[in-house]
Amino acid sequence: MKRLLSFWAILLIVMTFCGCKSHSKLIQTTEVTFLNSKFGCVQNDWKFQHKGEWFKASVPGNIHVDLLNNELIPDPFFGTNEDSVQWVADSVWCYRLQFDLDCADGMSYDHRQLVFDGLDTYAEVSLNGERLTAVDGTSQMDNMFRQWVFNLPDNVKKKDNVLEVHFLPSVPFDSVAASEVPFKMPDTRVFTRKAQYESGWDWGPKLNTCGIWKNVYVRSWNDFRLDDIYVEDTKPTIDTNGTWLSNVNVTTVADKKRRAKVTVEVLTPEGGLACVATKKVKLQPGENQVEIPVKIQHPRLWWPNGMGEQPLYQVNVRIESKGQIAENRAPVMHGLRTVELKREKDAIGESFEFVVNGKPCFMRGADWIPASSYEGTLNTAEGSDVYYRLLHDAKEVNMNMVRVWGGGIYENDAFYNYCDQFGLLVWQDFMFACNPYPGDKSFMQNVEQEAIEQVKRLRNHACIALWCGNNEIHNGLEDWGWQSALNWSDKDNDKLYADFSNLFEKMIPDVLNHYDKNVKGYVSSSPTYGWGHPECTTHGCSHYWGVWWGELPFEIWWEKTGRFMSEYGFQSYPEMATIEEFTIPAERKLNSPTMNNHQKHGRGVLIIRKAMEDDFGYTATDDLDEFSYVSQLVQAEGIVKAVDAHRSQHDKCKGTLTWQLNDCWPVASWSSIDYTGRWKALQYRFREAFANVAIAVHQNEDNAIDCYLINDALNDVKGEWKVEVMNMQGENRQVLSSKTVNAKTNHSQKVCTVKLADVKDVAINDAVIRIQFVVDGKVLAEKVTFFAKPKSLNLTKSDIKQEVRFFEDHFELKLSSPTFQYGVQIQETSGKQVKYSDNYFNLLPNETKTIVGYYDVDSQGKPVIKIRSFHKR
Ligand code: BMA
Repeated sequence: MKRLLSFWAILLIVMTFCGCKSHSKLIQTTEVTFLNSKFGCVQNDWKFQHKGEWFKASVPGNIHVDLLNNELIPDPFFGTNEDSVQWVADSVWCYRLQFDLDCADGMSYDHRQLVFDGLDTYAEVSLNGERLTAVDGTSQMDNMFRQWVFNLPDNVKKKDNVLEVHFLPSVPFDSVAASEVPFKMPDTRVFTRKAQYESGWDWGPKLNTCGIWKNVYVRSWNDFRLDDIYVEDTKPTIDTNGTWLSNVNVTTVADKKRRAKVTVEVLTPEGGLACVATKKVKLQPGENQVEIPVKIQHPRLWWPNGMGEQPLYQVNVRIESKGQIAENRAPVMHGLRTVELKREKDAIGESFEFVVNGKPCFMRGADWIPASSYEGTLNTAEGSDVYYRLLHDAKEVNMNMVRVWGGGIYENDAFYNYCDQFGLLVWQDFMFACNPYPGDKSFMQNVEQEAIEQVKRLRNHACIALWCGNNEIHNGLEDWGWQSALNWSDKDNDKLYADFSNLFEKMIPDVLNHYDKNVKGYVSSSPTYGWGHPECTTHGCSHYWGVWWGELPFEIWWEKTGRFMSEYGFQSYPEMATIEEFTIPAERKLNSPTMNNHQKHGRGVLIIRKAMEDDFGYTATDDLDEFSYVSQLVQAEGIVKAVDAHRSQHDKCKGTLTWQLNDCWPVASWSSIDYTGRWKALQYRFREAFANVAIAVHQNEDNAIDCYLINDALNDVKGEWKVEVMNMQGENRQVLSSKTVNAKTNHSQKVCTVKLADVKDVAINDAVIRIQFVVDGKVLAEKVTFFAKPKSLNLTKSDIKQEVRFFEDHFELKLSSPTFQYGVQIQETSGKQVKYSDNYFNLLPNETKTIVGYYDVDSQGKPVIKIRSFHKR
């Protein structure tokens, strides 16, 4: 016996020090056989049925992608095809897979479960002709955001099992449910738990789809299995010489009583051993919770982007019993940080401020919508690349927060993994948006299960900073006039408010209190007050839509700055290269049927045209290329003005999230990155506007320019401040301010005010103001600004000198001009994707700017480059 014990001890030591997970003498109790492609499984021959014939299907995926891949529908993103594919949503769709059970697990397991990580949405599952009922008793699946688990029946065969999933259209379910409530709901989509934007949005197509949109697998096990790991930080410390305490809560399922040993191993971010802890337990039949305390000495803290590193500890769990073992397949990566949301009554109203590791943290970022209307395709390796690209783009321009908006999906694991790695905090909405939701028992039960599953899935991620009940539902109930438009009685109204309260003020917070102890922040709805209320600038989080929806000028941002801006935005058109991908040449006109179809906001064109005229003196012509270019300049100018207003008023405002980072298809929208991945002008300009140390300007009531220096970094930064004015030809240069300034941490200061009266021999429309903050001889922050709007500036046409050198995968472009050039755009016109070091920038007179452009070497030929800048016609 003694000898046996020492064998196990040595084995454990070897395993621990190797950090390795091979346990040759121990038999794994669990096997997972994927029935889809993500993990290169042998079993991936899904088919779907159309008009009696079977066609190849992709899983994960959806019906629109499958029809498209089989050339059974035209590309819904092209032209006006969206209209012609609406019939897809009205049909019943059947998916089928023939699979062998012995491909991976043999036939030697006592327990086998079929697991769908996601079915969109009303679905019936059958195996070998027999309808299956999920383990919770559901026979018709009805929630896209839940996992569905089925015990495999005894008749499961070694070979040639036939698995079928029938998807039923959602609209008839919505209609029946709507007829059962005693009042009219603004929209019936709310009755189905599926991504709400699938029913069409003001930036998204109506593609009400269906399909197996996540992994599907057979989970086989004997005796016991590991079900869940939750790292609960019980006594976090921000003292890096201290000890961080967590409980690793392990959920395990056993089929009978047995003794077991549970081992938790925590690896440091470098892969060394941080700690090992074990516990002997007696497992009972069914679900068991085992709590194992772990101690991490000298914790390395996880910080948001710009404040420090993002070290991630790896947590592994092993359950052993009688020579058998169950362990986690994917490691749990856990960052050590504390995060809280401070909401305190103060002299202004009520604050809204994130504090990370005890340090106040100003949030800079954007709202996130699904990265494709075909959500299922994001669950593949290519999907993961899309997440990487977009989130890396966010990090690259100095964002530190993204808000997962409530009309889309709870994002896929890859999304949160990248946010952990890139230091992007996540404001996570629950998936409810812009309409009241039902409050009946079965809806509530369904949603409660959804909330539990999603909270459990996401709670180990360091990036999760805030949970939010929904998008704009309270705002809607208060302000959008449903009561009179839909003839609600007082009783109806009270019921809808009560339903709101039960769901968002009781049920969801209860789930969070129970399942996520690491994140303490919760708000029931964003915004706290709608933009028509005075409190939107004094209390909580704010969606300020007076600009755009209210058609107010950009100058209003300053006075409408709230305590935390969780939404505000302005639309632009994607670059012509993107437009060309979804149009035929004849349709490349602003109001062509295709372009109208790809502009989902009723007044979109009018609002953009108005701002173009008011700020840029530009009247749109038939030239769509030019329209798209100017629309991007207008968007960048307007949104940077908002960021400047929010960051300058740092004492009052603690965050700025712009609507919206990305697109789900190629469209005119508020995004800063278009669907194909091309950066709009705004995305380039975010880099300076969101920098840790940034310069912001505000033109005050006297038309003088207040210049602010902002520092969000953890330390003070001392440097040389200089404000210089020149004319458009670079003449009559004069320094208006020059001094040493200490940019205090977490602070914004007004360093100087620039008045036209102080400027000699440069006319108002000719003045270019350059502000710089130089540290150790390096320009840390720079801003170019004007006394006048672009429409009044003397921006005359003159040539830009270009020198270009091509290398294997990039080119270097040197640009210079004898006169000032506004909004210089480098355009690639042969359809290549180019990643530029900068674009849509201002070029100062007689200064050379070097741009590097990286492109895909696989694409044919060298890039074809076109350069232009904005000037008067
Ligand atoms: C916000 C969002 C979306 C909408 C956007 C632009 O309020 O919550 O519902 O797409 O405005 O209108």
